[in-house]
Amino acid sequence: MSAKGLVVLTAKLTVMQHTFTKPVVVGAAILDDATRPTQMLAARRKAPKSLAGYWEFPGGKVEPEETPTGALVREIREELGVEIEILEHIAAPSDAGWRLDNGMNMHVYTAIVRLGKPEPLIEHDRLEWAALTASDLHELEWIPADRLILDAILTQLGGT
Ligand code: 9L3
Ligand code: MG
Repeated sequence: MSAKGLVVLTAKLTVMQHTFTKPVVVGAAILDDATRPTQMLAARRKAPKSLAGYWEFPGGKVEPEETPTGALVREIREELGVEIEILEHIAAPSDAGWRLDNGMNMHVYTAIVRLGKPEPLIEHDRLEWAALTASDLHELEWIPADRLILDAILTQLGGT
């Protein structure tokens, strides 16, 4: 195959990969403090209808050519209007991340707000700083897949 043919084939395969593979989702566990966190920001979705009313880690899909953390910084800027600093990756059951109900996989990172005050701008109708305890966090009605991650966050942060 000619060099040009190889370039065309590679481009086609890249397009096919983006068409057929499920996007990776990234979510932020935004903490009130980097060293001694006591609260985490939960966001209540208003869209789509199937997820409306459920609480989640705000975030979204990683676009082609984006890094997961770059995508998360962008998503939080778009959804909450703040600049975050990513702190650490929450260890997931597999390298692929946490399995979501829609078959996508999610990676969650802790983060802190560097600039601005979070507001529910696009796909949320409420934000709430919840105490970083199992009882307070579990009180909210989380998207089931997200709820499974709460205990992993508490354990990793050394919380209760
Ligand atoms: N999702 C689940 N939990 C989360 C996030 C950020 C996303 N913490 C699911 C909801 C959607 C899909 O992943 O089905 C893509 O998320 P978005 O782009 O609609 O936020
Ligand atoms: Mg989103």
